[in-house]
Amino acid sequence: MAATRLQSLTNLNIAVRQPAYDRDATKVGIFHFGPGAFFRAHLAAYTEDSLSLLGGDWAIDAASLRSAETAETLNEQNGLYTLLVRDDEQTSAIVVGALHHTYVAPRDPNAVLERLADPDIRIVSLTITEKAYCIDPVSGGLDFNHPDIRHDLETPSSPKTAIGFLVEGLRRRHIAGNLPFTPLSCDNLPDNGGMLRRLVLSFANHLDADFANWIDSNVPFPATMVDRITPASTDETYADAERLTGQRDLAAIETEPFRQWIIEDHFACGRPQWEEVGALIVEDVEAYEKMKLRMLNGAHSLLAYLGFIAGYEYIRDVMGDPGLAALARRHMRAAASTLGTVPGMDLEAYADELIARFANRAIAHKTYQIAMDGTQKLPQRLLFPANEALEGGDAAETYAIAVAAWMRYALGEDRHGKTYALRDPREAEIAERLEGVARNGAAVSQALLQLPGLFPPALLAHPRWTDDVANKLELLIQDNCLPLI
Ligand code: CS2
Repeated sequence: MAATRLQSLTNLNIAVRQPAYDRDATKVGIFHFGPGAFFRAHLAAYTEDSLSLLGGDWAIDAASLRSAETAETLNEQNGLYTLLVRDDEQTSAIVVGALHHTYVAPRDPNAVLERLADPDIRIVSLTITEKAYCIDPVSGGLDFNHPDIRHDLETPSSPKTAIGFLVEGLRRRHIAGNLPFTPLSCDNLPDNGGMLRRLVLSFANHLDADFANWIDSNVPFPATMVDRITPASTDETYADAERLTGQRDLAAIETEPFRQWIIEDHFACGRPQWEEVGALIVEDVEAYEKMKLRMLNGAHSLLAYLGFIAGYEYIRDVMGDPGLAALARRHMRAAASTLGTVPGMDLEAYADELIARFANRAIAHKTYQIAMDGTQKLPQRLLFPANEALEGGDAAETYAIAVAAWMRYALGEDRHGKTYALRDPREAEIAERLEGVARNGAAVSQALLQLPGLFPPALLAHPRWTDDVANKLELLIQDNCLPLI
């Protein structure tokens, strides 16, 4: 007999952990943009633990800014979903109850704005990915030419972008004389809180300078460092969730045991005591965030591009190649040397732990998933630290390998001549730049190094390094990886 759909907490297999609080009596205090797998494995999981341990009105409503599919699936299950935690030995399941309703923002922007205006909502968190911040790569500020930003500035009461929603939500609270909510960015951007603040302020300034001043003086934008490796769900995820819970769950996700969350303690009207369930609350997140972006995400991108072009589907398979695993470790050491001291962290031990996490055989994390959106990820993960390394007298060789691998990937054709989509918001621009360009390291690197706003000018002023990139790319184009490792 087919299992019934996960819709309530009855009839769950007895061994499965489930909410240890009264779900129906818990009010919503957080509104979240981007109900994807990462949010469900991270912010929602921490919040679930804090609700179970301490209670409080901190349940979550969410909104998808684009597709309806995830929202519909979650709503059909009353917000319930299974979180599988996998390591080499075992998979365990938790049924999470923290999420209540999920909106589809493009269908009903006003319903989302009404939630944002509700004083019960005290935090508005985001996991929307780098590109959804609509940052102009050249100025580093808000992209006023972005069609959705233009739309939102013309019709602020029916926004499309997260920035548009935040500003209109804050405006409604301001007019009603209510306290603001705290916007909480949980994306892998450098100084994500400060960045969000600058974007929100420049959007608000275009509408009304007095209101922008009110935001400036009253709305905190804490920065965060977030970490949990969370691959896209597969049929195996759904099958394992059903086996462990006894219920069919189309919103199940899987993740690793490790999780880390470091948060600056600036909130306008309270927050859950996430520190009681493992988060670290600090005054300044910058050192941690750089460590994670450079050592974890930088090495991830290096492995994803090299691995993808070498034909490896998953990061764990790339890690099974001793040469590539050693290269990742070498890159982590190079990245660590661009960091000062990170309070409470031993960077060698951190790197060893990253290597073990990447190698987790139970996590099927696609190289193609990490390769996505390279133009949005390269600067903070690889290019800023490469420049700092060069300024410090280092040759930044592993960075040159990573950048050459991204350029090889950007050709959009694998070593067997099979084409693939880059899945990058600047994909069309990249294709245009590469049109008619000879397929050799010098010509291709020359074309891509000139993409506006991508490579910092200070980095381009190191000709030995850019030549190194061209030489390495030439080897990759000739399908000759070995000398790189
Ligand atoms: C990855 C990250 O997809 C990517 O680009 O590098 O999503 C990574 O898995 C997370 O940041 C881990 O916390």
